[in-house]
Amino acid sequence: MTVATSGRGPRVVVLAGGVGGSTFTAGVRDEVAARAGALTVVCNTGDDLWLSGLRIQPDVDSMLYALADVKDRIRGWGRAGDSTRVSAELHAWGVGWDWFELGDLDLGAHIARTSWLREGLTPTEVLARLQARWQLGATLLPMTDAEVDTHVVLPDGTRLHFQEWWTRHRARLEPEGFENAGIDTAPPASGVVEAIRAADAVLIAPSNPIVSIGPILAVPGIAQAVRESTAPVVGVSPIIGGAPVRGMADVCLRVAGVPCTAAGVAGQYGSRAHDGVLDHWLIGEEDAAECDTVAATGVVAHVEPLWMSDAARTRALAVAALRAAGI
Ligand code: FO1
Repeated sequence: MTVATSGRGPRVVVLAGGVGGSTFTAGVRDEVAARAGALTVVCNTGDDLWLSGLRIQPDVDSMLYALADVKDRIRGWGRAGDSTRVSAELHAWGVGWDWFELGDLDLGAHIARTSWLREGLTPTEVLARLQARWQLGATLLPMTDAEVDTHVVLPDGTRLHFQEWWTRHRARLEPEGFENAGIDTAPPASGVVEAIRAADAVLIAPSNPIVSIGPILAVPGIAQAVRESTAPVVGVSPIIGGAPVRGMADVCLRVAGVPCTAAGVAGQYGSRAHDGVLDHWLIGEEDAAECDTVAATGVVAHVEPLWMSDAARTRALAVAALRAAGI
């Protein structure tokens, strides 16, 4: 896979989750490629799970499929035009979760991944093989090779895998908290810290702050690398007009005691001046009134159209994020 690694263009790193993060990152990829730069994407792996004997990495796969332009654009996950013949058979055998749909093409990726893992490859090496199939124009890295799956802790102490809580219960079970067992000793995947240190801009995608960006920043060494990076750090609010664009970030923010507002999430990430990670924060036109609140946290607010309703607007958002980073 040849990634534009010219020294001429900007070296950009994006920290991203799955559905919203991959849409944004595709726009960044187009813009960075147009400038002969190099893009590295650090993907959340907290959503990952073992199911039907297969290792499934939803946010990694959403990113892979988005950049390869083969993702189901309606759902934001899985493969475009997929079928569910194998999944129907698995359900008939009583294998897996009948509420968790695995498409036939998608299963191909999970079988390939699991076969390589069983051969002894690391998740980073597996992802390198998966992305080598397409000319992504970016290098995808997992945040860590350790398994740190997100679990949801319910008030009665029950622990559910995040994917069951979300896909089966649609986040209707009010959680007490989220946990990624073992994350405090999970090493960053090879290349992650190096890419952040070498970056001309670090972008935090409009992903779920608690269960997508949160785990990435919780991997020891990653938040510190961002804080110490010489590159400007620019985040894009996943909250517009007090609501998440999609998904369940409102529930997650409520559990974390963070206001479900653009300024609230900026406060959650914190400014670099106050031991956080942000220099700049892109907020929607609907939230222009929050500029001062964001500025009070030491972060520079930029009002931009955040709705990625088509490729042109997604590209414009990527340009705005890079502009905020001064490139
Ligand atoms: N999301 C759903 O709402 N229902 C599903 O059945 C489902 C299956 C699925 C299979 C593979 C995959 O990579 C993602 C899948 N997702 C499904 C989406 C997934 O829960 C989300 O993309 C993230 O994990 C949450 O942001």
